[in-house]
Amino acid sequence: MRVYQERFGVLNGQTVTAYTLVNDHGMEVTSLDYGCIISRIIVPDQKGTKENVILGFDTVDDYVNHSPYFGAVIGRVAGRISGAEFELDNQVYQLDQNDGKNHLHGGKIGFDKIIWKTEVVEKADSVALVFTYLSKDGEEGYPGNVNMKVTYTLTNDNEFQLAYEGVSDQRTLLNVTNHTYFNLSGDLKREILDHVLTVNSNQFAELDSELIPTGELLAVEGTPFDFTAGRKIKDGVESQHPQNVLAGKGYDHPFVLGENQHEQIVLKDETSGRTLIVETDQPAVVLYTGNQLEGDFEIRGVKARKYLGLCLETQGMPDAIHQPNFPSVILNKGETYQAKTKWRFTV
Ligand code: FUC
Repeated sequence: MRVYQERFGVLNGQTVTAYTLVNDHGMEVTSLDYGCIISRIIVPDQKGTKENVILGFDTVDDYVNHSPYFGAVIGRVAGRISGAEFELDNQVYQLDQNDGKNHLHGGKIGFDKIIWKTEVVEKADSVALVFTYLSKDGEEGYPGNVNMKVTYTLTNDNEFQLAYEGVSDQRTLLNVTNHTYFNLSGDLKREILDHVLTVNSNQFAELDSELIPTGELLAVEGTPFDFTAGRKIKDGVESQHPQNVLAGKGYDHPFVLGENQHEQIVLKDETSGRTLIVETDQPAVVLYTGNQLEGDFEIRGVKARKYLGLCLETQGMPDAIHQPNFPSVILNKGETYQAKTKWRFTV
């Protein structure tokens, strides 16, 4: 296994570095210190052909100008916060309104838009990148100085592990995720409509017209939201279910995950034979099927368009601070926030 690094570009006079983790079985993951962005994941298909299976760019400018959070770490709080404000310990905190009147994915300059300090860790059976960042008290409106650590580890079993840690000197909110868009066809040959997704989840969160949870958890049974036995993404894109229509024809929904972490989420592309298995200790996964992925730009030579990738954002429930029945995303002073997700690729 090995790690190599290259100069990726420059952002506001600061160098952006790309680190590539390589294992002994043909898997490679490239990550930037800018936003802890995962820009490329190379895995073999069933014939052994190595191709990239995520959406990403090759220049800093493309990320700055076009990226809808491609591959990035999202924080402090993933998803939307209704009204861009919240109350904690009798104090109201005003956040940036970067999605209509709401707050999305940590604000204007979230964890996805800063350059993290990076350390390379090489072991006998794994290689890792450890990113650290001090998010100052008041950053994007949130209280507390938060010391963040994100660790990406590639093992020799074609498993990629994402581990997040955060400690704050004040009571605050923390709910971190990664916003990688997967497309297992290889080098974006096809859209993700025929990918088959299995999710061990019996309930999903109903959204309002601003894509914010209403607080209601709906049963997946008998709906296009039932992924328990595997279902093509196409089903939700073509469906007349009001929740699919409201999401922009597709999915942009949190699914409640159970305690059993074994192969909770499985994504399969039959044609290439590639399978991604996701396991997490988080209570939810937001499935976003790229319904808003449009614009006048290219993604490594492929015109940006809807359904070119899908995100499996493992995290705490969005807008939990306004929903008493959702698991809390409050982090107490001095306690350590910890979250782990694994992506295992097989054929
Ligand atoms: C996802 C979605 C949003 C948004 C964004 C790019 O997580 O929840 O609707 O479009 O990312």
